[in-house]
Amino acid sequence: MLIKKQLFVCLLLLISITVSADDGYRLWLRYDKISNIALLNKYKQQIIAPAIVGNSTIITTVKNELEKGLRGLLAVNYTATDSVYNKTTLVIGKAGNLNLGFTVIEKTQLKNLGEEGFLISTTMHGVHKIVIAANTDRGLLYGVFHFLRLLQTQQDISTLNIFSTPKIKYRLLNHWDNLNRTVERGYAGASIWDWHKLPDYIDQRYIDYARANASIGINGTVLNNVNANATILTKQYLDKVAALANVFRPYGIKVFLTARFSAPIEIGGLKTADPLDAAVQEWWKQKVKEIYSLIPDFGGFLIKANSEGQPGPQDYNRTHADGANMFADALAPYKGIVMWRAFVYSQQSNDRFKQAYEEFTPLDGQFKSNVILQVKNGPIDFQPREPFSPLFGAMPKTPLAMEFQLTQEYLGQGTHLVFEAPMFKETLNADTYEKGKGSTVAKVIDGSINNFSMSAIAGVSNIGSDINWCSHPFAQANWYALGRLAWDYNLSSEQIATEWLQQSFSTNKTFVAVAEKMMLQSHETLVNYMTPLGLAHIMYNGHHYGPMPWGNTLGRPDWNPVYYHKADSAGIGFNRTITGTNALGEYKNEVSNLWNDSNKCADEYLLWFHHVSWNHIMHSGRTLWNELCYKYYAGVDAIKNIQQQWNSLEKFVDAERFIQVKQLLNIQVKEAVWWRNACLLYFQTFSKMPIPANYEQPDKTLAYYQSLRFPFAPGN
Ligand code: BDP
Repeated sequence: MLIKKQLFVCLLLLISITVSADDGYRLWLRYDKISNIALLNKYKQQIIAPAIVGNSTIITTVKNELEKGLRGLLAVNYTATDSVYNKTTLVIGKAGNLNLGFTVIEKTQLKNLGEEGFLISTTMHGVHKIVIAANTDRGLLYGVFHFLRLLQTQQDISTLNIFSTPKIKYRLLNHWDNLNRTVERGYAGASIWDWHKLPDYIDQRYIDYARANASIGINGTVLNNVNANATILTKQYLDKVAALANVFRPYGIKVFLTARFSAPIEIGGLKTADPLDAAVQEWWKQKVKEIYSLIPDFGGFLIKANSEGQPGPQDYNRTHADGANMFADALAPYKGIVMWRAFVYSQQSNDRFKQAYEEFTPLDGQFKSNVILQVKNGPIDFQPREPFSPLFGAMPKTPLAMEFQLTQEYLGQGTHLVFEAPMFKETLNADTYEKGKGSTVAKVIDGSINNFSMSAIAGVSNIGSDINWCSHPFAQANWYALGRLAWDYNLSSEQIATEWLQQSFSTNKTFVAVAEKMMLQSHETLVNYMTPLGLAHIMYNGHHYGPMPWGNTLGRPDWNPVYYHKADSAGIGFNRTITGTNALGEYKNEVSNLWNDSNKCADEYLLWFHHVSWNHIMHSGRTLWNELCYKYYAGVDAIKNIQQQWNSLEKFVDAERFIQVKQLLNIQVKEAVWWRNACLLYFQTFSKMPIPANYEQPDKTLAYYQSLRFPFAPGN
């Protein structure tokens, strides 16, 4: 009897362990049964005999997702029918298919939903049901995912009046994935694209990837690295791409590719890739035709040209516009687009900050209408904090796309917890003053300021074949945030963090409050222990892992960290005012006025724009040197505090992910100390000032930090 009892207890234990283990694979689509019994019962009364009217591959996706979601969340096996019965309380369908006697006002509302918007309403005229309506199947897909999000985050669904349309048209991931499955700047394992086994082998991951993206409104993906390999454009590989496109189509996701500018030479046997050469133009036309014959809804090309050694039109004395327009002409008959990247710094200039602006603003107005210029958020390169790129606000005749980096190349890579939404929003909310006050970067991007219908936001993917997709459990939140903000950049970081936590971990209020605080503090914390006060690009050369502010051995000045901080005995920082490189002159006066006086410039941007003395008095009253110390120490303290906050959450989190995050935070604390000590010891060689005695002093020497090597750091 006793043995039996023990066995039973063991079994119970085993069950509870299996239930709670979570490897993170399900992302924010866990659909676990709602634990609040009262709410669960209420939902069950509110959702009866759901009906999905319509028939298409996307409708099948919608149906499967709804059934999967309700099966998990409510533990009820529904089969959605395609007719509405009296007892039906949830009706899903395209406005035209729903014979619900909509009023004139409601019909107009429905029309305004456009191609991808949806409404979820319990108050439609004469219909006492929950109605999810849209003009297209894609709209329904987004509507159903939103509805499931409401349930997962345990919202009251008794009265709903949601009207939602995306602010941005192309909401994309950019994979920097190579054909050999390495991922440039990837920290989450090998590329998820198993090119070798494609097209015949369809990994379940491809489907799960598409679902996850659709759930947050992402509608396109660039499969391969911007440092492109022409092989992707061969028939052999296009067949593989087509197989992926077939998987993604039912989820409303289009496939895009990067195009290597010199492909006509490399795989086409031509002698030149000159964009004005008739044979080259014809080659691309035929190539594009071939692509569309295999992938009728192919999205278009993303192109990195004349940047970091990539071939481009300048190799033939042509402009970026000449290059982009050649692709635009080839794609136009099929409604494909060109995303031409503005990340260039090959031209000689006295300041890398200024180069994209110098190269592209003279071309404003010269691009064909299906070209969008893809600009990184800041002028340099995805640094922990950058002022917005001066191209935003300076190209009124060219639609501009935003490129954010989800993968944390400069943000602690695979091991640091950094929630990027606050950083993205900092850029999106910045005012360019392009057309007067309120011309935020977001409004430049969404096309509203200059009346463009084409708009795009891209996130450089942080996805790999790690079981939890992104390596760090919290890195999933950055993928999530990209999708949500591209749909609606007015969502707050708080809201995004909350809903992500509720879906990915737990709806427990204590848990969410603490974890959300951790997330919201995390970006500023990293800035403080890595690059406070406007420092930038002081990472190790090449792999960019760890601090190397002393780096000065590479061939070009702007490849070396010392170029970016310019520390000397007089002070530190890059003078970009009129007495320096005058990069500030690339902004509208209202913007440069905010930053061009070192006594008024916000601390965050001080060293971006000014070379100031070590004794410069900061807004806090401290000297620059002491403020630098203060920030570095505050960063380390804050990450230690975040570590403690996480440790207090053990009882709310499955053991697997709790321990993962705990170990990663231990690494992060260690590395924060490393960053702080290495940077302060190095800058001290110029300031010749002590680290204030009240701080714990570095326990290693500068020489020690300088001796560290990481030959196999990932992502390089
Ligand atoms: C830099 C990366 C490099 C990319 C480049 C780009 O270090 O690997 O190829 O950006 O965006 O941040 O093209």
